Amino acid sequence: MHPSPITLIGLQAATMQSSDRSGADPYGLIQDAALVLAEGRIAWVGPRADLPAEHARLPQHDCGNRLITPALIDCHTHVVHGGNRATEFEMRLEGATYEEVARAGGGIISTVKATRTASQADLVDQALPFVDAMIAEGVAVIEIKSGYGLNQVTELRMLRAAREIATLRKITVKTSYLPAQAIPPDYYDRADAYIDDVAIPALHAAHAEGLVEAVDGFCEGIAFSPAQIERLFTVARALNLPVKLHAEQLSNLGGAALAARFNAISADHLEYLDEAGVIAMAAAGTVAVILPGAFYTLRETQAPPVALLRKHNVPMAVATDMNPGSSPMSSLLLAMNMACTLFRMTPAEALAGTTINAARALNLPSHGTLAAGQVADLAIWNAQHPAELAYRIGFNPLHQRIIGGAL
Ligand code: DI6
Ligand code: FE
Repeated sequence: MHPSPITLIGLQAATMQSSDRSGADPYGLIQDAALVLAEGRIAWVGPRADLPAEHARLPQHDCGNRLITPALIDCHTHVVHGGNRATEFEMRLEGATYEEVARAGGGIISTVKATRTASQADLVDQALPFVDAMIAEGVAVIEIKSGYGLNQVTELRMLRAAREIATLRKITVKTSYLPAQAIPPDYYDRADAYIDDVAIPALHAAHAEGLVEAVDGFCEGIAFSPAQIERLFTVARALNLPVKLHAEQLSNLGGAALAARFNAISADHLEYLDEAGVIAMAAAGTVAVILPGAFYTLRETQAPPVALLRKHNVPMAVATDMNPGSSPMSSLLLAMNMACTLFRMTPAEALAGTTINAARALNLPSHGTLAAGQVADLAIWNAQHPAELAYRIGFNPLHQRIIGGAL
């Protein structure tokens, strides 16, 4: 059942349709806009003065001279997990590095322990307050990864929890299976055996259950080598599943180029990415997902090569990376602000990064822009100019979220 058709007026629209983020109007702005919503989609968008006669008789809703954008999309989260790592935060403040904590059996592995003992209901209950915080900021789509199970039963439980969240809230959830996030203690020094015994068999099981929309990995010295990731990606390709990769976060192992060879929909983090990796991503159409929350939390000093990504026209997305260790941050608006302040992205790039380019990173072309035919997932803001969204710190300007055309 779709809501009845309606025309929204009293709006300035940031359509995010402009392909030139450095041009005069990187937001694709329409002053005094009208949007016709019908059957869950945008039926028409343009200047109100041009509203076609066929739509003029619909009921109108005056939005009070506000800004409308596509609803936001958080394209990289680990919001489903057990426990938290506040004590690790304390350890790091006393001088331990993220890698030292990980090598001492803390870090991701401590979340694995807490996740393995959690039921599906526990995982959902723990995730919902964070999901609600995202919704309150105008988010309509989130990606949720597995990766804290590292055994078949828990990886699948995490993905089922992600699916359940989509039934409990008005939010679209895209699932990514991330078996190769860390080497579990029982496979210490046997990462290849872990890929064969757990990661690949669980991929087949999760895929058979319809739980996987993309396959992800962590290519890093403290995680998996390019050769190990390649074996996982080869199976993903055989199953026709898109891949994405945590690449070049703490060092450069050529992960982004590997991902590009598999036509990855995204490569994420990328602080240590070099120009050859950027060129490979550009050729493959791989989106660069910029994650300032992890950079900030780990007090990294090398920023991702935003200027090179721009130079080679690699689309940039921005996400929270919400997770209990390296990015305990659920605010996508704050991620946008950090992308600008820490990485010198423009507010227009930050908004494209949470709309059109985040949609690309999730293979969701029906979302992330205001155009006829797009899903009517929209955000109305107490703002006049779209740069205000990335500009404020710790203030939520959301007026209203519209999901599937329903006010
Ligand atoms: N990189 C990250 O930023 C997260 N996973 C990954 O591979 C961190 C996850 C964690 O620290 O729990
Ligand atoms: Fe991550």
